[in-house]
Amino acid sequence: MFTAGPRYRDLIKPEFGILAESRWGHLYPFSFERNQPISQTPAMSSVYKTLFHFFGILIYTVVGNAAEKPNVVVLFADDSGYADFGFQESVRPDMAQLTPHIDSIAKAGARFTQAYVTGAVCSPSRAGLMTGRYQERFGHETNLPPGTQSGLPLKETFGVKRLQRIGYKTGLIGKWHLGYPVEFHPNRRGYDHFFGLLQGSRSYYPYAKPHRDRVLQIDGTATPESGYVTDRLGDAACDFIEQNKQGPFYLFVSFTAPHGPLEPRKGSYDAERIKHIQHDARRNYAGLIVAMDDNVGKVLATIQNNGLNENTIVIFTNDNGGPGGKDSTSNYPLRGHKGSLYEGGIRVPWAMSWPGVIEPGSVITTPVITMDILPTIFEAGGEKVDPDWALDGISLLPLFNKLESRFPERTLYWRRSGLNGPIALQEGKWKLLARNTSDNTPELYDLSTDIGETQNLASKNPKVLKQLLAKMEAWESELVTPLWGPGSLGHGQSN
Ligand SMILES: [Ca+2]
Repeated sequence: MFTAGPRYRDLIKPEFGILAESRWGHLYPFSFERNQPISQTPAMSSVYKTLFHFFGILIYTVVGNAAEKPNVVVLFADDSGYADFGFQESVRPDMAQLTPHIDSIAKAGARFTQAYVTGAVCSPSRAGLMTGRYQERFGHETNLPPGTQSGLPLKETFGVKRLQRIGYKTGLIGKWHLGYPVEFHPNRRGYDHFFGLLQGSRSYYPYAKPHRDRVLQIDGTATPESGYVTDRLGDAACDFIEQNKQGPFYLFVSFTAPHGPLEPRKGSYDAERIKHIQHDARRNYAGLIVAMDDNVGKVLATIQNNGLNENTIVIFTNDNGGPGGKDSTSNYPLRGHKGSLYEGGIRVPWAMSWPGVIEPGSVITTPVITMDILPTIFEAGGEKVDPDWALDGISLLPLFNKLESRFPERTLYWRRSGLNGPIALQEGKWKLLARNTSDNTPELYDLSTDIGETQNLASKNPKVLKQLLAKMEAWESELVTPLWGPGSLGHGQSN
């Protein structure tokens, strides 16, 4: 009948007791010493009862609420192909058997058929996810060049800062790519723990003389070069879970895989699994994927072995579309690749499990975007998203509770490289792109029948085109000039 868990017990003296919660949600004073409800203990005076009740409520408020917040693990791949995971409907046959652990997340929960990132390349995509806001609002619109003496603007607040304030321990394992100078360091932006690299990529094997932005560091201190990077990141993620298992924790595992260089793990087990792939680049890329999947398996096992499965949300997704070409990723059946605002650049695989909330084997077709992750965590933990945060993402909770009709209709937007760069929106079945072709002809596609964006319907739907172009213009009027790269001042941008 009583469901007070070990976490509560660790935090109070056993003779004192706590308010336990019945399976129907009622609260009862409960004595751990006697292992029964306080109301049944014989020698308890009415004064003691009153005092207990007061302090019990206090403890429940301070500790109980924190203990009930779900842990969250976000597993973030880098430059994966859309069709390169077994759980994807469009998976390419050569990759179908290579990702059993990642696929298990979709089996235990849901796969999303229309999930997006906010940017078509690494750094902007992370900026949107981590702030819950369109990164074009604060000029973080193109990739941060190596060594740039800037980063995600300091006036912006990371979601993890807010999670810290409501009791979460926050960890970032892996790639950062959101600023090199010390004031932009992950530990300054809301991560209690950082094990990873500041740069956007590195070799998977030890460097003789690692650059300070590429070395794996722990909270600012370089670690010795050793081992295979994806394995080191997986181990560090497991350590973080072990060390913070009292919860709640938020862990962002930012793999560098399968971003180049295409350096698969050496060893006969990996070689055996990918030997059916003829093309060298695709086979080596598949080697990066299997190493990542093994490490996702380690993380999932650590969650399970620590008894955290029931109270942990796990999300697997990817930062931008596969680059294609020499890297041989497949975004089938999407058009375009990394860097493009066609679906191939911004639509990503997304699996999410949350036992007891998301029904196993669910398929969610409502469009979602990575900015939604942080508001979802807040609401999952019983917290309110403050309107002053001006988030663009929204909570996904209605999608898991058969309340899909309450999920608002919305328009999603993308831009790259400022006022002269391509811009796109998605609303309902429509996808609109502008400034995307050499002659600046707007492109309008019906994604419900043409996911591959092959038939430009702009001239056949002038009314829709006009309405959506007006929305696009209104959104763009809220944006600022990119802070660096194409479209920024000094790169041909005049304002
Ligand atoms: Ca990337």
